[in-house]
Amino acid sequence: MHAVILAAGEGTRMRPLTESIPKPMLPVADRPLVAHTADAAVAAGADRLVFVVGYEADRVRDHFGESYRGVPVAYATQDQQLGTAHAAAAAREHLDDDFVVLNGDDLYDEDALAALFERCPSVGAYTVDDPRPYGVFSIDDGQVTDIVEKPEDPPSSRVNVGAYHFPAEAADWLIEVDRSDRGEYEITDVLARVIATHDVSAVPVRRWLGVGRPWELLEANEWKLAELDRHVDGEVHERAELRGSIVVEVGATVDAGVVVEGPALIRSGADVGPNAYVRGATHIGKNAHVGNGVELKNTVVMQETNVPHLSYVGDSVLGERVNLGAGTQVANLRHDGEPVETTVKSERVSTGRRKFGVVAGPDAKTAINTSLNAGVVLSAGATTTPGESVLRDR
Ligand code: TTP
Repeated sequence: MHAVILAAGEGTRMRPLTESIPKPMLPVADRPLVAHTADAAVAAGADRLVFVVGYEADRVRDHFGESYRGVPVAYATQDQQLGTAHAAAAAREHLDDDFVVLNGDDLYDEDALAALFERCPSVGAYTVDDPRPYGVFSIDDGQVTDIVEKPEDPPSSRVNVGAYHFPAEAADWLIEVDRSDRGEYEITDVLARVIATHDVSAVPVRRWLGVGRPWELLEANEWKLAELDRHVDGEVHERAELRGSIVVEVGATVDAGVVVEGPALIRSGADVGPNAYVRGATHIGKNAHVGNGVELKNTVVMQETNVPHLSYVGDSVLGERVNLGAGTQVANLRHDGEPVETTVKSERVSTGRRKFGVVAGPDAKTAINTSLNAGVVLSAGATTTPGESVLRDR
C-alpha cells in the first residue's frame, strides 16, 4: 500500500515559527511532526511513502532521504498550494493501486491508521463535542453516507481528520475536482465522489490532533513526550535529579543542582544547568542552553536557543536561535482566569488554554529583565530593550 503524505503546506497559522522551518518539520518530541505520521504509516504496513513537498521542500527531503525505516520514499512537488486534492494529485505518477492519503501535520493513534490501511475504501472519523468547524460525516451502520463542510446543524459528532484510503480509480478523480468556494481543489470533493460510488467504512480514530497553531505544537509535544521511554545516555551530574519519564540524549549535559520532572526530552548537544528546574512537558532542542536559575515548564525550546540566566518560561514555544536575556520572565496566566489569546494570521484568537505563554520567532532576542505578557508573539529577529514590559506583539 502506498501512503501519500501531504507536506507541502506553508503553515501560515504557525508563523513566525515556520519562517525558518516548514510546519511538517517542526519538532515534536524526538522527531519532526511529519515523521510521526510517516512512522504510523510504516507501522500500518505502507510499502512506499510519497511525500508531497513544496514550501522548504529540501528540509523534508534531507530528513527522509530515499528510504525511511526500510520503506522506499518518493517525493512529488506541489509548486503552488492550490489545495489538498491538488497536492495529492502531484503524487499520481507514483500510484498504481488503492492508496492512502494522510495530512502531514496531524497526529493519529496508530491503531486507527492500521485499521484504515486494512479497509478500502475507508476514512478516519474522530468524535468531537462541537463538530461545526469541521467536515462532518453522516454515518449509517459504520458506513459513511455523506460529508458536509462546517455545518450549522451537524448530522453527527464524527468528523474528518484527513486520513483516507481511496480505491485506485480515485487517483484520476484527484484532477477532476472543481475549485471550491474558497478557491481550492479539495480532497473532500474526491471523498464525496468515493462515498457516492462505494461503500466507505468509517474507521474510528481514538486520538487525533491537528497541528496548525502554536499551542497545538505544545499539545503535540505533550502527547508524544509522554510516550517516550525513559533513557539517559547523556552526561548527568551526580547532584542532578531526574524524576519520571525523561530522555537525555547522547551528547547532552545536565549539570549540578538541576531538577528535571518528566516528561522531558533533552536533545543531543543541549546543556542544562547548573541549578535549573525543568518541568514537564518540556522539549529542549539540539544544542540549546538552559542556564543557572532558569525554570522551564511545558515549553518547547527549539535548537540552538539560549535561556541562560534567571528566567521563568512556561507554556511557550521558543523558535530556533532565540536568546532570552538574563531575567526575562514570561507570564502564562490571566488574572481573570480566562483563556489566553494570541495572534494567528494577524488576528487575536483564543488558545482555549488557561495557561499559555509566548511564541518567539527564530532569532528573536530579549534584553535583560524583559517581561513578556501571556499570548505575546515575537516575530523573527525581534528585539526588546532592557527592563521592557512587552504587552503586545513585537
Ligand atoms: P492546511 O493545514 O490547511 O494548510 P497549511 O499546512 O499550509 O497550514 P496553514 O493553513 O496554516 O497555512 O493543510 C492540511 C494539510 O495539507 C497539511 O498537511 C498541508 C497539506 N497541504 C498541501 O500539501 N498542499 C496544499 O495546497 C494545502 C492547502 C495543504
